Amino acid sequence: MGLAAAIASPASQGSSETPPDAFLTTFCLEAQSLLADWRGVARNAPSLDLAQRAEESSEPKMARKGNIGRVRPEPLRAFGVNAGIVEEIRERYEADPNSVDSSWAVQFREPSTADPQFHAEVESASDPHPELEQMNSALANQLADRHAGALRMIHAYRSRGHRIACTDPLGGNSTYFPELDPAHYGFGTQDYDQPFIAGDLPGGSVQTLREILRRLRATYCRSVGVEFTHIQDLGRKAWVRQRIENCENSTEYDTPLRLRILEKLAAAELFERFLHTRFLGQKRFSIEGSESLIPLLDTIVEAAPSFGCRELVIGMAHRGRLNVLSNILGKSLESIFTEFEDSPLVENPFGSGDVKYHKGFSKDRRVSTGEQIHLSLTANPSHLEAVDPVVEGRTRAKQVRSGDIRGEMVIPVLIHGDAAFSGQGIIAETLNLSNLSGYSTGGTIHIVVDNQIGFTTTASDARSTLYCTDVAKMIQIPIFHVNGDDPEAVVHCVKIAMEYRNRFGEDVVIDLVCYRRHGHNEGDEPSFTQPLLYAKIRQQESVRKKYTKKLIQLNVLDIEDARRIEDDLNNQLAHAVEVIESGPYQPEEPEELRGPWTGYQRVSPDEDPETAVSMEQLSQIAERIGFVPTEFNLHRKLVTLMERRQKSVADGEPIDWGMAEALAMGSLLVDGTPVRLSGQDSRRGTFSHRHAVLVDQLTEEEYFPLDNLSDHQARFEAYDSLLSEAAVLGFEYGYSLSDPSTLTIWEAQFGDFVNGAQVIIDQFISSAHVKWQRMSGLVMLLPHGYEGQGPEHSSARIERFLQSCADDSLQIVNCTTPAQYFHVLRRQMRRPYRSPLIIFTPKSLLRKAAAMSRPEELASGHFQSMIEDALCLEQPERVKRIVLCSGKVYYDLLEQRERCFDDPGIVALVRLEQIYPWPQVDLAAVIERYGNATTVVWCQEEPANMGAWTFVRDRLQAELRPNQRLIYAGRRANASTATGSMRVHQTEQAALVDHAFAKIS
Ligand SMILES: Cc1ncc(C[n+]2csc(CCOP(=O)(O)OP(=O)(O)O)c2C)c(N)n1
Ligand SMILES: [Mg+2]
Repeated sequence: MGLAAAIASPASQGSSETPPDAFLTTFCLEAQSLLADWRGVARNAPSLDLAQRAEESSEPKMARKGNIGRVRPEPLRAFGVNAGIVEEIRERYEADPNSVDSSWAVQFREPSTADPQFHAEVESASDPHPELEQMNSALANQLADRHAGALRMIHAYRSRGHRIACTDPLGGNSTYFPELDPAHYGFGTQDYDQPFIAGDLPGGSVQTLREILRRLRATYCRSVGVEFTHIQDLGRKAWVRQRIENCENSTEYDTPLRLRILEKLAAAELFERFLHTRFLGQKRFSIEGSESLIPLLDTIVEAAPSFGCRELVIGMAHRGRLNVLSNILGKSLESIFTEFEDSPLVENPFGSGDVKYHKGFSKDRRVSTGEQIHLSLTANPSHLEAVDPVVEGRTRAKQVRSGDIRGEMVIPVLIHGDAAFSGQGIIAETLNLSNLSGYSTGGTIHIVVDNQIGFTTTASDARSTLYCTDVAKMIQIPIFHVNGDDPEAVVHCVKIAMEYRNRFGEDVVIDLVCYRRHGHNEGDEPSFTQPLLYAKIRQQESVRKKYTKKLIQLNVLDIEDARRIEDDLNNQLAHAVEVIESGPYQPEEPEELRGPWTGYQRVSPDEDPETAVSMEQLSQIAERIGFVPTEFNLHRKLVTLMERRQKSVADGEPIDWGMAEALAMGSLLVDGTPVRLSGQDSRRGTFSHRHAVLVDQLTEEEYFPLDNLSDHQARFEAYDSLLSEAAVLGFEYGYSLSDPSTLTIWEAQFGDFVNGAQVIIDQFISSAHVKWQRMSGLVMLLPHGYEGQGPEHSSARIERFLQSCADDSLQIVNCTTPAQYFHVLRRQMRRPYRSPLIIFTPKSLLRKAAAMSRPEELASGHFQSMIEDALCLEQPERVKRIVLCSGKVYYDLLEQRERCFDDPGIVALVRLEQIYPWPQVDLAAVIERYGNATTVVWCQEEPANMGAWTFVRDRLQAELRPNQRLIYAGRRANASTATGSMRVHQTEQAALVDHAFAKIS
């Protein structure tokens, strides 16, 4: 029989012959007799603990229950296998009483958990307990069953209580959830005054069902819904349980605290109201509807010093950002209003700037205890949540710089939107960083401003999960859903969150359930798409007004006090406008570089620093790089490599890529520059060329040669990252923002994968210096080169990086020798200037004999933006063609020239090692030198629509003489980066090299 038929008539649950009423009567009689039996057991039970507690109980509960009048069809299990179906019918009834057959409706018209009367009943009279004296074994099982039911119910409240918690200020919460209904466990109202084993629930190991339910509902079903039972670790789970159950999930507030909460709410609301009237029609992404965010953040700021915190690094999107800047970071109203006026005074001389709700800001603030805390809001783009890993990286760098091993002194705070938190993949990636040794920040406080909408899209279209925060469960952390219209509950949650982070060093999430008073921005009409929701929101009194009323009722303040608070705030706002109107207002943030950036310069220096390292020093460093402790069981295949590395410099052996990198890092480390390298499989190196870590073959102990160079060296860190591009690159970028003195390197597995991090590149790395005046010395290593490995292992998309080049935004480098790589890494750190360095690194050149460098090349010279052809320098007038190229293809051209020309000196092979900043002076010198050359070829491996061609074409053309012609030698334009066929690859490669030398007259 189908469920629909079953629902149509309760009779169908029993015999098909039994009419509904008869069925129910039979059921009720059975239920009664079952309960009576149990009571008999109770009376005869031996003297148990719980029986003693029930000593006062004078009469069996069933008899007393007679007063209530009707017999509830309890316990449900009397329906045997049909109990679940009956429960479903009941659920339907709860949702709509008319949806079930009237005979069912009669039965269900009993008080239920969805019925306010039912709650009142639970909370009212307390009955004495019956005495338990003896029991026989059959009945003991029944008794055990009931107690087990109570314990199951307790567990259900702990794990599912949030399903009926009143977290939604718009009243959208469910009031019924089957597992939270005592009936689900076979309990009826007649059981409420019976004693039950309550396990570890506060209030005693035995409590009446009524008390158990009261406590559970108070803890789990008021303004805060807590999700924590998904946490596998018993200690963490027990901590949360005890923390919330012992106080029934609420905090007692004294008058000063309550007034502070009210003042923060008022400041939040009045700030928006003022902006609304003063700067009518301007976008501000108002906080209204989620004003509790301000007391929430204020609590974090106030509490942080008591946990030893000296700095908060905050990341947030548009919503409420101006409000947070003003009311939390203390950015002056004058500054904010000046930006609204768009006065030319606030234009920065160093770039094109950004809209006001994306800018960063930082300031010291003194909290009420007198302690000082530094607050910094990280600048971010419109791309939601992209700033999250950046904040984590910044925090980590600050923690490392200040020796904050436990992550107590600097705390990251991330404020998210509900739609973005559930929709953006970078959230999962960022959460995934949280417990990794190279990326942990000791826990992030996540706050989701859950206004139940994203632009015009409501939750049902925005996610497949129950809560917008569900993704966070994957890292086993507690999640607090809290009603934004109950600011005391909000503050309570954030206090617990801070304690949890402090105790366990892990993330925690607060889901601030609220609403958005206006449209997405102030010009948007939300009723186009959510007319009913917005009709309701229009009726909604602000949280400030509601809280004011509550405090007046509690005699914490009177109407006059409330008005005074409002007047004071309005006066401050009006005064700020007067100030900016009365004369030019200077922006608050100084332009000079501060903190770790003190002493750096914003403009690229003309001269390169000294990057050569003496042979003696190189030799000493090489000695340590190749050293392996005697007791260490090295992999046999690495023995020769390490020996070679150790002796390479001293013996004048060729230096390969891996060794040049180790020497660059090693020389920086011994000079006091820390090095941090992270990327997928970067410690060994995807191509087995690095071996930054050695693993003992018997113990798996790790040994980092670069961290064992000398007693006084700087820190060397190398991490294999999680398999993410966006979050890890964002993290390393963030790290570089806060620590310009560390060589911070992110390496892609293959350069092709870098586009998974495109937002970080476009929105931060290449443009932050002009949008937000933020410099970065991040190095990106992107394996690149056409080796016939197919479309996804060939190109790191040089063209995309070149497209973003302007205003010295990036340095684009494609080295052809280990020595060049050595010098450019050192150059990056040895000048008082920072700009992201993108290095297209080779694969086949890593071990190519022709591409190795002599140790002297590291001990002399410097990085060359362009490498001249030594072969042609003596007789430049003989050169008929200049072939310009970049990267690995140089060696193909070199071989071909030697094969094909009796007189190779007629073709100059010139390598462009740095494509940006464009080495115009060097190029002009080359063109000048080879004045007899009639053709200039640009040769590249990439298709014509990719690689550097379109970038270099105009720049080369501009340098040519009238008698010179520019020729392209490379693959034809292609929608895909490379062919999948090795044979086709080889044919194409041979053709483009041939083309470079074709028709030389
Ligand atoms: C990655 C990205 N995609 C799209 C947008 C456009 N956009 C701006 S705000 C917004 C809605 C965000 O909703 P939510 O995260 O809930 O924040 P709220 O605005 O409700 O505070 C969208 C889609 C964006 N800024 N970033
Ligand atoms: Mg939203």
